[in-house]
Formats: sequence, C-alpha cells, structure tokens
Amino acid sequence: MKVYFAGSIRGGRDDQQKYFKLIEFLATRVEVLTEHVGDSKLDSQGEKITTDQEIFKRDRDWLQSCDAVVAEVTNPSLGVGYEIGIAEKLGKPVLCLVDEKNSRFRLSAMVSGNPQIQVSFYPSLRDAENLIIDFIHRLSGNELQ
Ligand code: 6K6
Repeated sequence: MKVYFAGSIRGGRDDQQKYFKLIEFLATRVEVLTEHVGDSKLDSQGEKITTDQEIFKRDRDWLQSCDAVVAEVTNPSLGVGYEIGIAEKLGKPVLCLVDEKNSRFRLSAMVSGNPQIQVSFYPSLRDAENLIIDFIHRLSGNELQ
C-alpha cells in the first residue's frame, strides 16, 4: 500500500518532529511516498534544488498513484489543504490528524465539515499511531495485521 503523507512545509515547520515520527511509524507498515515532509533539514523555505513546478508535478503524480492520504493538519498549510482537495477529487481515502492539545489554530471548516474526510483528534503520538493503524486496516481489509 502506498501512502501520501502531507504536512506543513512553507506553512511553518513547528510540527516537523511530529511528522518525522508519524512517517517513521507509517513506513514500518506501508510505503510512504513523501518521507521528505519529516526531514529536519527541510526548513519552511523548502528544497532549494527543485523548482516549484517540479515539486507540484511530482506531488500531483504521487497523489494520483497513492492508495491513501494521511495528513497532519494541526499547523495550517495552504499546500496540505490543496493536496487534501486533490485527493478527495481523485477519490482517495483521506485521514486528517489533529493534535488535540493545539490551541493556536482551529481546523478549517472545509476539512472538518467534509463528510468524505476522516478527521481524528489525538491526545498523544501513540494515539495518532493507533488511528493510523485503524485507517490502514480498514482500507486493506486487515491484510496488514
Ligand atoms: C522536497 C524535499 C525536500 O524539500 C522539498 C521541497 N519542497 C517540497 N517538496 C515536496 N512536497 C512539497 C514541498 N513543498 C510543499 N510540498 C507539499 O505541499 C508537501 O507534500 C506538503 O504536504 C505540502 C506542504 O505545503 P506548504 O504550503 O506548507 O509548503
């Protein structure tokens, strides 16, 4: 199973450590197409050796080829919101994870109000991992257990 993990880059890198840990966890169970999202060396300026046009094309192609999207949406990001919209239009299952201890931002109603998207709040990373396992198992008919 191929999973597209989405997390804020130019929207701000405050949650990078969380992305890293969730991607590390996901990668023990599925193929993660976007491991760079958790890269500590990637700052909010993004990658400098790739053009924005190349990033857009590569990510759009990955969204087309993935089986599902897991998005950590605690920190608002225009790019992540856009990716969720593309994924929905492509009919891909989408799990959005929100750190419930976050008090800075309120999730966009365009995500929380969308019945096509699973939005789950997690108190700890362990809970986020369990939500990911449930999501993956439902998609794969338990074949990954
Ligand atoms: C690649 C490797 C390291 O750095 C990069 C360059 N930047 C990006 N590479 C890949 N995907 C990107 C890059 N910048 C944004 N995205 C995509 O948009 C990711 O899939 C993220 O989920 C999302 C973040 O959007 P912004 O608006 O917060 O940048």
